[in-house]
Amino acid sequence: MEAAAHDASLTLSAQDRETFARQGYLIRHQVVPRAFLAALDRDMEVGYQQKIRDPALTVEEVNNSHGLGKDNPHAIAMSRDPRMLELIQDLVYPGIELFSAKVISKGPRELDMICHWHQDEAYWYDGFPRERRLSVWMPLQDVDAGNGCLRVVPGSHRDGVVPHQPRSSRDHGACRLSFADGREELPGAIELPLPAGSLILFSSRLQHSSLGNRSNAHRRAFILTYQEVAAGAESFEVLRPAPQPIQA
Ligand SMILES: O=C(O)CCC(=O)C(=O)O
Repeated sequence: MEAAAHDASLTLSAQDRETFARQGYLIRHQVVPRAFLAALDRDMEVGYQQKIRDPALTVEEVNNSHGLGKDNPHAIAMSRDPRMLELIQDLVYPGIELFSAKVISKGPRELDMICHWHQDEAYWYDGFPRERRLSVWMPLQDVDAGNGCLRVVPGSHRDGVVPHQPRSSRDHGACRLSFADGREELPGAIELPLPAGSLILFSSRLQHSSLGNRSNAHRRAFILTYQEVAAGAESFEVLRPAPQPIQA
């Protein structure tokens, strides 16, 4: 990744780690290379143009792309980039596995592509238990309230995983699970507008959501999820082995 003058090292400082522990997320500005964002966006656009012609696909399937850590050369390179591992290594240990690499997308004027409030752990914890799982969220375009930036409840990662229920993507937007009580407004929620090239590191227990896209262009976000290596649990792509894996 190219270094920006004001944010050259991606290693977290003690203050960064304290901020992450308190808020459940952290923002790093201008650390993701423009060339990477443009290349991945081009690949996603090619895939979108093919998928949009298939009437069998849901809007979620047309927009979103999973498994990019195996399929897409740009995503593969970024998921293993030494600076990316430097960024997360003080939060994800012992060892580092790549759990998933995906793009979540909202097409032009797709006001219904809402990702309702949820915690990622609600999807994963039962099948794939981990304690130090987090995601790196990188918008491929500038994002704000108009095109579906991330919304978070700072500190909500400390409250445990609240009950969720499955939703149909045909009538419930971009994410398949959301809070069982259906709440749409959460006290303390804030929006995180972000320029392309910046990223948000967030705990998989952080309550988060995003609204639809009111702009005339795609809003795409590349999301890498990392976790520690745990003995006795299903293993994913090990990027850095653990000398002594913890028990899942
Ligand atoms: O990119 C987005 O709008 C939200 C993605 C998200 O919430 C998730 O992948 O868990």
